[in-house]
Amino acid sequence: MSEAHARLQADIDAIRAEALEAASAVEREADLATVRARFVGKKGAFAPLMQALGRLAPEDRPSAGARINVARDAVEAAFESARSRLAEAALAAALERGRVDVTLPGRVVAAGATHPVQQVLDDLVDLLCAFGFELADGPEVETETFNFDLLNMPSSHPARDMQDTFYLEGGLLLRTQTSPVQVRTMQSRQPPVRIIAPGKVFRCDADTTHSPVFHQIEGLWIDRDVTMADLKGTLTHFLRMLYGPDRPVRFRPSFFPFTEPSVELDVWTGSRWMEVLGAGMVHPQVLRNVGYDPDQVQGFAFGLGVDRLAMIRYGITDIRYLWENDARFLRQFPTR
Ligand code: FA5
Repeated sequence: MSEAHARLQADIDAIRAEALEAASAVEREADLATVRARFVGKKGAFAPLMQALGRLAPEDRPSAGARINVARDAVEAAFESARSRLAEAALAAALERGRVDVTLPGRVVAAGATHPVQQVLDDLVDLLCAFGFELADGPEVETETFNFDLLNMPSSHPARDMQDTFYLEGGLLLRTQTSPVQVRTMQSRQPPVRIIAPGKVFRCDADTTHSPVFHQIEGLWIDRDVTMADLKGTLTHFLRMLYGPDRPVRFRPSFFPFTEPSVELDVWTGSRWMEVLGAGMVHPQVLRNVGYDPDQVQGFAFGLGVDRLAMIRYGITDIRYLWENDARFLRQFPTR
């Protein structure tokens, strides 16, 4: 064997050994292509071997060429097996990362609950519907006509100052009471009318018993011979149903421009009287304003403060707690 042939054989064996070791040492899939190119790439370690082959004596070339081919196949196979080794490892790592421990306790999803004022409102509506009242509603953004004028409070009327109003542009306002729904309902139907209208009302007002946004339920019952006795009987019965027969309740004479006579109703909280509603016999002028004849029909109306009734039910001393949205406070009133 010529010396050149022997040297080439030794080089082939050395490069083959080096490549096999490099293939088994690759640790990251991303490095695989670069390391492989160092041996079998265009400018890799096998390229000079091919040149050396060309310089061998013709009779030596077949055996040296075959040795190169065998070596290169072995190297390719080594890189192929490195590729599958790394792919398997990557899959195993991904599975490990994504492993779910089914024995861990689940996370509790916090469930919301109905707000205490809404709970009271729902109960009141249920109760009043059982009395035979139907539901009606009206807009929260109102006109002065419905909120005041047709309720017998013309613009010069001092009673407008009783309710501090949030005025909007264009003669609109946030309704200060649910009473405009009385007018809207009577305008759109003929007596007998027996409705309740729950909803939000707005006043520029804030202390322990006054909130700028609160809830009222308006009640209206118009028929041929509804009297003050019906008003007293209905509201007394209603409060007995709510608080039981022993809770002290009192009627006080009062004034509203849209009722005559007018009363207010207080409920004993255990430490003081709390005013919960205003009521009265619908003023003849209001009936005329909607096209009813006060000599033919009459009736009573009331407007009750839902937030106040919630305060009484739950013994809450400051109305502002209800609207601060403090979860620690609200959690005390789970939906029943
Ligand atoms: C009125 O709003 C009349 N519309 C009620 C009425 C209707 C009288 C029909 C006659 C006929 P008053 O302003 O008093 O009345 O409010 C009624 C109730 O709402 C009060 O008794 C009180 O319980 C509640 N209330 C009034 N202002 C507030 C406030 N700022 N925050 C919470 N509740 C309030």
